[in-house]
Amino acid sequence: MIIRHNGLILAFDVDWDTKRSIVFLRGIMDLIDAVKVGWLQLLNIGPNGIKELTLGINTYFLADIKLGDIAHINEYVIRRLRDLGINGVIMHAVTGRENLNGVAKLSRDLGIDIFLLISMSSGGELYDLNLDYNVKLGTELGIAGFVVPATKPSIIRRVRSMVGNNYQLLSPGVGVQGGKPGCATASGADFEIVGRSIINSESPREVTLSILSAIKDPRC
Ligand code: 3DU
Repeated sequence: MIIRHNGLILAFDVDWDTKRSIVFLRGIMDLIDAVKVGWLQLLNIGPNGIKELTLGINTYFLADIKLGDIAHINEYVIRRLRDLGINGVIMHAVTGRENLNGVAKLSRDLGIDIFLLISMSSGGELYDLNLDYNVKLGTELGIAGFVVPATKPSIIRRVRSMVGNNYQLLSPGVGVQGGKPGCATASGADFEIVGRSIINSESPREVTLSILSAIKDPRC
């Protein structure tokens, strides 16, 4: 579970080296609850670089690799990510129960949170056609929460009404993709995920503070 102080997760999609990444993160760490890393880091600084990041910055690290393979590969990846200091992993729901069952149990044993992707901020029509099925699947698997798009507030509301308060809802698509800061929170998300609006800004701290004030007084 991600501890909520601010309601904001940084989508840290950068190809910077670890030194530059750590300096940047230290500048805004008090304003964000978790750092989402993914393919950019894996392909640029590699697993050892990710380990350096998780050792260098004291926060929750979420790996967004949208994992979606057969069971034993999923389980291997989860174990390796745990060794790198990762706290939570985003997985595709679409691979179905058989491929998710074992990994959900393993993750609980390892203390890793699984967040299931059940709708995309752009496109994702196959997901949206099967929303109820995938939400129910996630609740039966005993995962930590779901990834729901800030660009589709009605989906956030629907998922929240289905799962109550026992699951964390993480919402990407805020800012550059069109989601208005605060709207996902107003619709039932626990965390808004923001990347480029912060990373590409001339003044990341000021932008982050203005997003936080929208989350504190959430509306669409
Ligand atoms: O658009 P931004 O730069 O704020 O980044 C959004 C992040 O959220 C990015 O890391 C992307 O991989 C992730 N994400 C989506 O944007 C949409 C989804 O449906 C799922 C994840």
